[in-house]
Amino acid sequence: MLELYVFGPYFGLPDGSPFCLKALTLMKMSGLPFEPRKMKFGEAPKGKAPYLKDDSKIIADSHFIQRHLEDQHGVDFSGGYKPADLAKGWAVARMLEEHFYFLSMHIRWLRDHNFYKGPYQFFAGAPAPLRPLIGRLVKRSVAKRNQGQGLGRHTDAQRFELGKGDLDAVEAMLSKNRYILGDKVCGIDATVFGFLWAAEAPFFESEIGDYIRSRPVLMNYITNMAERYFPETKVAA
Ligand SMILES: N[C@@H](CCC(=O)N[C@@H](CS)C(=O)NCC(=O)O)C(=O)O
Repeated sequence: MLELYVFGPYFGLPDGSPFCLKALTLMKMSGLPFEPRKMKFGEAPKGKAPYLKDDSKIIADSHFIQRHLEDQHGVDFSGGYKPADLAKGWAVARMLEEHFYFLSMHIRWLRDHNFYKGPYQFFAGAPAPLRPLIGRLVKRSVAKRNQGQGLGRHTDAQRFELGKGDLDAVEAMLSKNRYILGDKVCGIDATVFGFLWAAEAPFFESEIGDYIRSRPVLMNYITNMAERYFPETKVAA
């Protein structure tokens, strides 16, 4: 029995987290039966979502979930692409997961107008007098992480330039293809789709979301992937 632990639907998306959207997409691509479940911080081996339970085994991290599906369940996420193409895909996935992600974090967690209507609501279950303190502490910790990674040290204009660079690279790869590496879908599409969709979500005000919505190639890709894997959720534009 496969159970995927994620955060759940937030912000008009099937999941608020790009990594959980990626993992949900991988599960759907695999064709294996699975149940989505609400993550519990206490049982997440790395303190993060997504994680997968395969009977008694727990696998943390979207990459290792993919590896587990390949190694233990015989799923082929290669799309039949050659190693040189898959290498490009790996680089794009790392760009989105280890660079673009911090930009999205900044937009959601460090801009007050987005934070208070968005992630702050995760703490709605905490006692009311404590909530503002929790909000400030969490923002401080996210700011520290973004400073450490480096994107937190730039101006908004510089951050936008860097994020736009990532999006333009993805758009260039998609401009002649239906999917990121060609006409066949593969595991890398789960990352590209998850990160683009999460960044596009109009629930948050951002120049990155506005930019994605102004690029038909990116929007067509999000819409096609959403129709294929999440037909129950309409892409908000
Ligand atoms: N490398 C991990 C990243 C997962 C990740 O960063 N998840 C975030 C949500 S987007 C999380 O659970 N954050 C909770 C925390 O850092 O406390 C993966 O690919 O699964």
